[in-house]
Amino acid sequence: MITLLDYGAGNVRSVINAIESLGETVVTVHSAADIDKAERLVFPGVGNYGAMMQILRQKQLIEPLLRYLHDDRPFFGICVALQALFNSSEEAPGESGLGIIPGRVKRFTTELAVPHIGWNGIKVQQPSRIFNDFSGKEKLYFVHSYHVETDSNDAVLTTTDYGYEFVSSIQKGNIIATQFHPEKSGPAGLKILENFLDTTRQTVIPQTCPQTTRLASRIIACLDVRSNDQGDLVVTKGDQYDVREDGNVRNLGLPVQLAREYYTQGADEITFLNITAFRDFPLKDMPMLEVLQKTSKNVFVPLTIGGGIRDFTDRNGKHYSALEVASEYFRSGADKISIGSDAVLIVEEVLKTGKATGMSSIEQIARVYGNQAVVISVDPRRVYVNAPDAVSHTVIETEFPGPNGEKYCWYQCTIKGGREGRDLDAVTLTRVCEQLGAGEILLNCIDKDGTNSGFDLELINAVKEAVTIPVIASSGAGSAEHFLEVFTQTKAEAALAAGIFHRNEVPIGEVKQFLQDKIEIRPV
Ligand code: 1PR
Repeated sequence: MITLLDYGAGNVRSVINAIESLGETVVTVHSAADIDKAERLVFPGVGNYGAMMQILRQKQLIEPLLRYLHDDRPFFGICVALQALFNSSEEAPGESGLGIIPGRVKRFTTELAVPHIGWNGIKVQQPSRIFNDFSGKEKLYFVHSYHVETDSNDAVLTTTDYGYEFVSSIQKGNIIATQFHPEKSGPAGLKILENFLDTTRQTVIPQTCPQTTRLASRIIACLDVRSNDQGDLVVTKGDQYDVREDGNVRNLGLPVQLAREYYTQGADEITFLNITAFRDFPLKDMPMLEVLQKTSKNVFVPLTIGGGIRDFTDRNGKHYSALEVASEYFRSGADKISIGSDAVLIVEEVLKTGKATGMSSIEQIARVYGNQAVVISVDPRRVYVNAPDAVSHTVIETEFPGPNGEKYCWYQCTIKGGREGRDLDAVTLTRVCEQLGAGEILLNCIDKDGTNSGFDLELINAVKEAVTIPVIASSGAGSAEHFLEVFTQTKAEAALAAGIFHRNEVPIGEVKQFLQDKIEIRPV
């Protein structure tokens, strides 16, 4: 029996699913007594450090937790739960931590994109039972803007490089905690959890550890999901966002099944986009929640869900906030939500009034679940102009002139799945979204979508220059070479594709094999 400390702040379903996939039973903590009688306690920390400490205090869980830790009973902390073991955090200066390990939590100070999102390696500093059957070359999934800094190296279990070397896990007696997410780290992460749960395993040190670790460029499989004309939820795919062929919605497979296939083929993340959610209310769309619940049972990489995340008032006048919609998705197994149309409307309002309200979906969700949980999905379309000052938008000089020889273009934001163009450019949109608290940009391109002609490198470079958060390049992948191109000619942290994977033209494994010796990736 494994006891799980769920304080209600995010996606703990994945942790439960990962532990259950190892044949264990999970019970969750409801009161102090549950911690007192725990045999092995797993504490997945999600979201904001200050919010976590406050909830633990309100629920009167700090004392029993300290008792458990001081008694040196088996404990596994994940992400913010690692940070909780230290004295304090820059994320919430007024809040004190549990103080089990001397030190503090600091925000990353690096020129690299923050949050640190993706698959990175570890350098093992001491033996541990969690490294049984571990080669040392594995990559694990990180997602955080803050990291711990300790005054004594005794407890340091691993370090990782991201701009500089930081502590990526600790071990003190029976207390183990990792900054990375084992429940999201595929087979390598499951192995770590399995080793922790079996307290009889020997302590070992992996054979080969890297001298320096490097963040891998991520390959993401995207599943555009909608109901077809028969009412079945299917994975579809458009050409420049048009998903109909001979009048029917293209059906390329079943969402849960395809997600599982892409996971086993080596996808680093899976993204679901509920592409018609702008006209329906997604909480009524139970099948989509079910897709997440089922997928998260056996897909142990990060899951993003987008579509319809916005405030909504139903026919009876009942109001649902975007935060409530997102919370339902997180509870169903999502790690990140993506906001499309609503982000455009929010930014238009901020630009009009000159101020942020603090109440937008981006701000509210980022406050509760952390910036890293909020992705902005951008659906831009090229608009050609004759001169850089022809419009009051961010205009770029393009190598691919327009139909009338225009040498300049800007990228117009659209809403409702490309159906409505707005007077806002993608560069401005992403810049303002970052200021509002978004943690990542999913950068589609309507002109390139489904064309197999390669990513729009000019668009990606323009956006990448404007923001410091990670950018996922999307739309147009037609070959493994296109992935190499996007990772070498832009600074995109990840590349997403749909059509070539669905049509099995180039499977994910083949893309990764091609990239293997050329750039840093997570090997299959
Ligand atoms: O506006 O918050 O409700 O979110 C709706 C979401 O649905 C947005 O993220 C939007 O991008 C997406 N969406 C809406 N309509 C469509 C459509 O295709 N008709 N799909 C759509 C967008 C684009 C990519 C695609 C890549 C890669 N799909 O996600 O998967 O372009 O394709 P490729 O590799 O085949 O070229 P909201």
